[in-house]
Amino acid sequence: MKTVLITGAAGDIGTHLSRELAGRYKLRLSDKRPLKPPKGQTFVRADVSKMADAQRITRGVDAIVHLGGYSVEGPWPAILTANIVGCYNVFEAARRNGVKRIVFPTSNHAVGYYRRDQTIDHRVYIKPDSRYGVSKVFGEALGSLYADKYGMECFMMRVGNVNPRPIDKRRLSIWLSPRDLAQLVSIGIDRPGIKFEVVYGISRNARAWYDNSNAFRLGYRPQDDSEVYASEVLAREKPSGDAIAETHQGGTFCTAEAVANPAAPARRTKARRRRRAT
Ligand code: 15L
Repeated sequence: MKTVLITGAAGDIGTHLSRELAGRYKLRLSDKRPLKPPKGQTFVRADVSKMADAQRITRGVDAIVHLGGYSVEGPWPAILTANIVGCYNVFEAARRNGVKRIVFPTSNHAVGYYRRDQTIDHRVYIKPDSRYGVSKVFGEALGSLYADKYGMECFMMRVGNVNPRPIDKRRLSIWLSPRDLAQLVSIGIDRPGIKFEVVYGISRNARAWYDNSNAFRLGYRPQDDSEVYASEVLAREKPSGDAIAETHQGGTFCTAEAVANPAAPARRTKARRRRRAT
């Protein structure tokens, strides 16, 4: 069984992924936040913006799924440390430790300034919609460099929005269910012959604005389609008054200086806290 390191494992995607991949790989979870690993998995605390930590956690693994980082648009110093320095450290530590295979969840925000009425494939020129999007493009570029220069095997997934259900109109186009996420990540870990590939991390959504034929070519057969939830999602959708956000694939990332993470764990309200305390 392969040993797979998941960085950023305490985050939302990491939590879905470690649950879905349990039993398929020996999972080594890592995060700078503390985490109680599920049974059969191990946890190592590390901050990959420090090279020594990155080297320590990548030693002896067969593949890395590098989820760690700042996951929305936000202040540049935070993005620089987590997504530029941290990402570089993980690729470089992998190279030094002889780990060939990296699955890198880049983001739909690497190409978020394409219009929603355009269908784009994995070969389009980048069009980041935010500093965060630029940092994901940096990760894609690193993957390309490390594949060409050092023979590493890099699987770049431009992930849409991972959630048990799509949460709004834009996410009907870019939704990725947890089980489809796991299938795509497994292709990234296991498929022989990968050198450098870019695919879109979305389910089989009828409203997709991506041509995901590269993922299908590599064997991806998504099982879920957001259309099942469309009427309920659209019924609660309210116009935002932001014409740029509504016409571009990246939505509010195209206009906002900071974006609240829609996948963040729900904050406990005072009422809920009181209820739990009684
Ligand atoms: C992303 O890249 C983020 O990591 C995630 O938190 C969501 O905001 C997602 O994009 C999205 O576009 O919904």
